[in-house]
Amino acid sequence: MARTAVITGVTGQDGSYLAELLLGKGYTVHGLMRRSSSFNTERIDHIYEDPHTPDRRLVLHHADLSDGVALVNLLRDVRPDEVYNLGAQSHVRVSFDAPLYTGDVTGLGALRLLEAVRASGVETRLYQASSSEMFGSTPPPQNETTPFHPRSPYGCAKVMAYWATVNYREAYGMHAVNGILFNHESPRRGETFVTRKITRAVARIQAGLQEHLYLGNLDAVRDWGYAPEYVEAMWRMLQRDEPDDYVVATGVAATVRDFLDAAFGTVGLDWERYVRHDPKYERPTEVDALIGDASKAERLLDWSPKVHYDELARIMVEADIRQLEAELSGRHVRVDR
Ligand code: NAP
Ligand code: G4F
Repeated sequence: MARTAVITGVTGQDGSYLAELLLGKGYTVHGLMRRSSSFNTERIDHIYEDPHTPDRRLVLHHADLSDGVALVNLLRDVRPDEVYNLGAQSHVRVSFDAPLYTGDVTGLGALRLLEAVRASGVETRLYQASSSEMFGSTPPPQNETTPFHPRSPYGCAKVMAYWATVNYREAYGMHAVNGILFNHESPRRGETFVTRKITRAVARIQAGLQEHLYLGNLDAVRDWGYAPEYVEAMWRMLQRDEPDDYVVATGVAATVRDFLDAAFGTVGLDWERYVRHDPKYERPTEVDALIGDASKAERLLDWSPKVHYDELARIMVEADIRQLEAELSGRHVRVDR
């Protein structure tokens, strides 16, 4: 029997890769997108199907994680086998400027979705996009038993959503899992996250269109993986008979400086000539070091990462150069082609 999945945040980086993965596996995918006054579907335009296409397998719905009743109605109509909650205000720095909004969408939004599963009476499996940001100031390596100490409104909201997911599993026997994913990037990464900000700048500096790149803290350590590999881990979590929580990471540590080296090095430039400091990009409380131990996912999901930060930097720089060249020649190009 063909399976049906709901993805919140289908227009985001992970939502777009997950939709592709599930369509490739024969699923019908219902993607939830929020209403916007301008188009926000660039990452999924290549898999978009016209509503008049018979038997289409990608169906888009307007819905917002702040609207619990809409979530109930949607689940009742679609009756999915699997629900992936990827929707969030996902930017850590922005969460200091919009803490209540972040708490509402990223934290309470997950709870609304859990309640919507209960209220709709639908038997479904649910994936919650939890984050390594929950570990905050707890030193690495971090795994499923590491205590949380969040350092941002975003991290606090994700901790709330994490525990709500565990609670609904324990209280109602719901098949709900947390994927605790460390940073993962791609050519579809939002332009204001540090990796994409750097790789776009490399393309523009090399083309003579930008002189400087303004950044905040260059000493932060992150464990950067490749998003298409991480959505595969999400799917594998929901295929297990027993619901559980898993860390997904590469285990390889790199500083922002290391990523700068790799990205500028791809085109033979020295980043120190171009990068300038702007305290505006620092956070009131920083997460100094995130390095994951994904041995549980490797053992139980048979999942392991192949792309590490240096190859990731090269993939992203090359994609940004191609995209810039296409823009300059007046051609439209997909974000990752
Ligand atoms: P992303 O690119 O920022 O995508 C977030 C998605 O959520 C977008 O589709 C966005 O819609 C949607 N959204 C925002 N506010 C919403 C609302 N009020 N109602 C419904 N949808 C809303 O994030 P991502 O990198 O794909 O990450 C996916 C999920 O994993 C997020 O929950 C994130 O917090 C979590 N996570 C990410 C990472 C990472 O390194 N990427 C690591 C751990 C956890 P628009 O397109 O309209 O903005
Ligand atoms: O790319 P970032 O903004 O990602 P951050 O804060 O680690 O959060 C991302 O990963 C989390 C998983 O751990 C996700 F849950 C979350 O949704 C998001 O996807 O910043 C990475 C590091 C930080 O230490 C930041 O202080 O880069 C540092 N940084 C230095 N200059 C900068 C900049 N970050 C940004 N965004 N912009 C800068 O100019």
